[in-house]
Amino acid sequence: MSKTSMPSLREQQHPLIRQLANCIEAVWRKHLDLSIYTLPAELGYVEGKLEGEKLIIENLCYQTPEFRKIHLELARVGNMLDILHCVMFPRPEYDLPMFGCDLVGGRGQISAAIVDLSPVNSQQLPPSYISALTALESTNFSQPRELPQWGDIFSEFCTFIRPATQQEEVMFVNRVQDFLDIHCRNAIASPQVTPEEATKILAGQRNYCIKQQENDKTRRVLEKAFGSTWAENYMTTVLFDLPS
Ligand code: BLA
Repeated sequence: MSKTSMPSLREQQHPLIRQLANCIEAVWRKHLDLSIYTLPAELGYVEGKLEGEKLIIENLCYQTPEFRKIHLELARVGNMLDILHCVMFPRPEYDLPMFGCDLVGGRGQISAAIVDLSPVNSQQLPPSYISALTALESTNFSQPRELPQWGDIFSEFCTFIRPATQQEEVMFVNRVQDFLDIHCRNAIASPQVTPEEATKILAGQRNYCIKQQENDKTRRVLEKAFGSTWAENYMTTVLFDLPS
């Protein structure tokens, strides 16, 4: 995390990205015991060029007793593309799903807003998650989006939309906050599993990361700005690194 100037980029981004970034950090601080997670050298803050536009990436990364890595990334390409990416990687000793969230927009409009708590243990969320998520007020977004093929990792609670109005933007932020609240409360109350169970969970986390690495839309943006070797390295060591 060299050159930590998170707020400066955040202030230039789409208001929904700014609100969501602030919301995610606030929920983390409220529930979790955060300590710094050091990203691979030179990858905390990066700048490149994409089609002549400057691409800036800023990362904020922590670990906690329950999470190996919780990562919030903000990225901006000139005035064309605004991105928020967030993943929480539980330690495999806990039977916890993956929290993932991505917001992608440009020129004042968010085109993709996705949030999920994705199962990694026998493709099933723990019962406490199912009951808490089912109990949430149901949402009705006017422009739902279809998941790509690799998206079979997501749960039935996955919300993938294009927010059509400000009201829908607020609804999306509230949903992310609800997912995070549920996740943090469950995580801090979660018992450790047996080593056999942890091995199974680890395999599930690996599958999640491998599928996410198949997202060509993310890869293409990074390749165009930094080249394919850098993009591959970034996707496999920063965005979706496989726990060893
Ligand atoms: C889509 N992700 C996208 C798109 C772009 C990026 C340009 C296409 C937007 C659109 O279709 O409207 C780019 N996303 C990035 C980049 C980064 C990023 C460059 O995070 C990082 C620097 N992606 C995630 C996570 C999830 C996710 C955690 O990083 C979900 C939990 C999902 N992004 C996701 C999905 C799509 C997407 C499902 C749509 C892919 C498709 O339609 O093929």
